[in-house]
Amino acid sequence: MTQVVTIDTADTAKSEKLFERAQKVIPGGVNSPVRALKAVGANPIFMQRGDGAWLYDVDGNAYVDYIGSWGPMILGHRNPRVLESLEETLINGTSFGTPSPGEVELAELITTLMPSIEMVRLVNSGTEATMSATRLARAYTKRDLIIKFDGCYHGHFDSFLVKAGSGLATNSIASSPGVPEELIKLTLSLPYNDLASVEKAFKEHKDKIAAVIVEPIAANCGLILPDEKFLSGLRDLTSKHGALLIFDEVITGFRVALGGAQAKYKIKADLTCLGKIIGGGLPVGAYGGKKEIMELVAPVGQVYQAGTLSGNPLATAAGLAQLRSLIAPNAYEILEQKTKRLSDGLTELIKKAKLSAHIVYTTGMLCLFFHKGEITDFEATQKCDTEKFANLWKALIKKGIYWPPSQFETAFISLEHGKAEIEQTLAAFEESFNHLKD
Ligand code: KE4
Repeated sequence: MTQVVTIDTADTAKSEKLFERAQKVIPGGVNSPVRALKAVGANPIFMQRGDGAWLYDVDGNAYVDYIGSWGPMILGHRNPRVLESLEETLINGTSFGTPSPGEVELAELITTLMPSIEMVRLVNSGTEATMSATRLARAYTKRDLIIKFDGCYHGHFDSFLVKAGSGLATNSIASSPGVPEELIKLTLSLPYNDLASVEKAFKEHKDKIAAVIVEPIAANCGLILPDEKFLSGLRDLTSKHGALLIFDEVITGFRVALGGAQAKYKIKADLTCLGKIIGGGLPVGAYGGKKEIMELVAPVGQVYQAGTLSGNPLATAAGLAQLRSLIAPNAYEILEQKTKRLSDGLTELIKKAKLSAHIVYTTGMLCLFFHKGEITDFEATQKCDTEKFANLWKALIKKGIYWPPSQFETAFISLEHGKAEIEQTLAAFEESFNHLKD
């Protein structure tokens, strides 16, 4: 299908009307805060359809999509294999509340592609995955304290709403009302990449720390890559002190490599949390790891976790189709090349426009930080010029580029972002940069 690209997206009348109605019955008119576009001073745009690397809004405007549903759409929208799998499954019904074959096949595929996961439990979101993994870690170690890192986001589970990234950072929410102080005391949030602070915490709290949960690549405060020894240092410290290492790979799982960040950095986590890509755009999360740990989960063990729609046949069908497509030879080399092409192009344009900004990228995702200096932790991201980011975002959207609407999010590239999309994106950035006074 040839792309009809409207450069002028002035007409968003239908979106505006929908937003008016939505605000009357949904808090903020959105079902997830990051969609509200508050941080970039715009009103949400309602999307009608996706196709490949493109989104089409209810007014018929076309956008090159760098949200990808916040990670799941690594194959692009309306991937034929995913749609076909859904169609074949749909005719048999939508949900049975009993085991179904797709759950077994998806669990087998995940445990094959991520060998550190000997057993896995499917849930319905990344939040359920990290929440359950944390409960399991506390049960397994009989300890209560959890270490997380500033700017990392592990979903909206009470214990994690402490100095978290993503929508909290976007809306400058340090920690959420409604979470009891007593609970917050059980979460230690430390600076990302700061191994010394983790060492100190273990010295101070000795055998009270149940687990360290980390995004192996921090993708909820822009994009921060782990320092060379950070992840291996966490592995050594947790092993030494009898705590579990939980990799939150909800974003990085099957994004940065077929085996996720743990394959890229060759670190074996005790528990891994997954989501997004394994659902192919439908609601799926998962947590898994060593058999001896996972067998504490009910009904084998006593750690209770459940879900009406966990392992839903449609969701597992979409997830299986997507993962099987990613096993194609050099899929990740191709994704890496696309990401590098865009990253290099933007770096050149930043230099040409003499902007105080820089790009951080890894396979399948990248971030444009409006700050010149290196960014290794969340505190450094606070130096970014978020106003300039907002002005850039508003210029790009008018040129048909849907960039993540927050300095504290990451842009996602799909295997459907081709030469045309990347060239259009670079042209839009070049024009937009010209209007940004440094
Ligand atoms: P969900 O509960 O939103 O499926 O997953 C929570 C989660 C857990 N762990 C990581 C590393 C995550 O990035 C997420 C969710 N990511 C955000 C985007 N940065 C979801 C977007 C949103 O909140 O609408």
